[in-house]
Parts: sequence; C-alpha cells; structure tokens
Amino acid sequence: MPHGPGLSFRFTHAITRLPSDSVANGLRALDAGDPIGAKFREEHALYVSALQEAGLTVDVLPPLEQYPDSCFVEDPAFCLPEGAILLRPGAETRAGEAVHIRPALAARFDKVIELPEGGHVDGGDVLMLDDTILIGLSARTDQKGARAFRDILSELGYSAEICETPEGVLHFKTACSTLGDSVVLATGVMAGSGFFGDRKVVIVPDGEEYAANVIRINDVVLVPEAYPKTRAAIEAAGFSTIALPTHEARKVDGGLSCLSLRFALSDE
Ligand code: CIR
Repeated sequence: MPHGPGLSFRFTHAITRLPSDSVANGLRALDAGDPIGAKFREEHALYVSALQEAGLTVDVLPPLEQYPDSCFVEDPAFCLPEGAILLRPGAETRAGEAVHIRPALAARFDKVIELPEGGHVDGGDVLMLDDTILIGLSARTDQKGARAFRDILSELGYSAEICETPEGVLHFKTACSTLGDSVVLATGVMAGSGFFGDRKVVIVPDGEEYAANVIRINDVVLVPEAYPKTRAAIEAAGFSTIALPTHEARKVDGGLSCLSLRFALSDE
C-alpha cells in the first residue's frame, strides 16, 4: 500500500454537503420520525467546525433538494491521495448523486476515475485500514461493483478484500470504524467476523451499536454524543474524543463518516 500508516486518519481536506429540507424524505430502515432540515443543518455546522478544528480545509457544498440523502457525501465517492473514484450508489434514489459530486472532486483532484457501469458500490461500504481496504457487500454494494472497484484500487497500488456485511446492517461502516494505528472499533457481531485479523478491536458495548460509526481525524476521534460507554472505551484505548450531535442524521440511518469525504493532499 502506498503512503503507509496514517492513510486512514491523516487528512488535510474534506468535502461535505449541507442537508436539504427534503432530507425528511431520506431513506431509512425503521421510522423514527422525519429529520428536520434546519435542525440537521445546525448539527452539520458543528460537524464542519469539528473537522476544521481538527485541521481540515472543508468544502461545504450547497444542498440538493432533488436528492434527499445527498448530504451523505461519503456514498457516491472514495478519495485517495492519487485521485478520487466516482462510485455508483446502490439505491435508485441516490444514483444521480455521483454526477453532482463530480465537480467538487475535480476541483481538488487531477484524477477522477469512474467505476464502470453495471455494478454498484456505496462509499459507506469501504473501510480503509492503512494496510488494506475492506469492501463490504451489502444491499447497496454488489459483487460486480466491488470487483471493479478492487481493480481500480489495485491499479493505484492498493490491496483490497471483499467481505460480506453482516445481515441487517446498512453499510459495512455502520458497524465498524478504523481508529488508525492498527485499532478498529466494531460491534460484537462485526468483531466476530474475522475481517480484522490480528488488529486490536475495541468492542462497542451492547445497546450502543449506532456509535460504531466514528471518524478519526488526525489526533482526535469524533464520536456521536449520547453513547458514553463507547466513548469511554475509545478513550481507554488511548484516543482523544470529541462528541457531536447526530440526532437528525440518525433518523435516516446516517452517522459521522457518511457526512464527509476526507482526504490528504500533499501540496497544502
Ligand atoms: C441511505 O440510506 O442511503 C441514507 N439514508 C443514509 C446513508 C448513510 N451513509 C453511510 O452510512 N455511509
């Protein structure tokens, strides 16, 4: 793998998109009430500030009313120092998001590679582990898409493995996150999957499964607020944390990783 340790958490930039009012129509597995656009934008502002305080330059794109889930920018693309890869989200209502994220990618990257037509991959199913990249098959990511994506990664010098996301989990990263330094945070089910080899796994305590989706940005781990046991477990493993409200995102199955594309550019 190019670049070595730190690829999963040493970042200089992020791309985000403001939640639209139409986020009230966002996709979800269970109905816990509709998110409110204005409230979601307040939480989003805190998220953007946290990324900035962690050292990132953040591009904030305008809301896209025609795409209710478009604030979850992690899903239509994947970014590496060598270039951005435009993915093909697996949900029909999200397919058009890739076209709209492209200009923001082209503004930051010389190279924007497109996943070939036919298969689907959501960025939420892609876990960077520094020494390999895991691609989870899910209701959104299929074999054809995963294989084509693995080929692109391989051409760029990266190794990737295709895994089965456990049943009932929306995205691979809904149930696990990389903390960097060979440490992974995962739900009990995901930890038992064997995907993480001999890496240290911090287990998310029962009842706090939503908190399995966190993001390490440079020297801090952003965690969702209201999950004190998970936060304590991450801190006990030696990481500093900052808690952020994600109440509106959660209503439509979104977490902290979904709300940004994070990457390192060497010229800044
Ligand atoms: C969806 O179902 O596509 C959105 N409501 C939530 C997307 C969350 N994204 C992610 O986990 N990467």
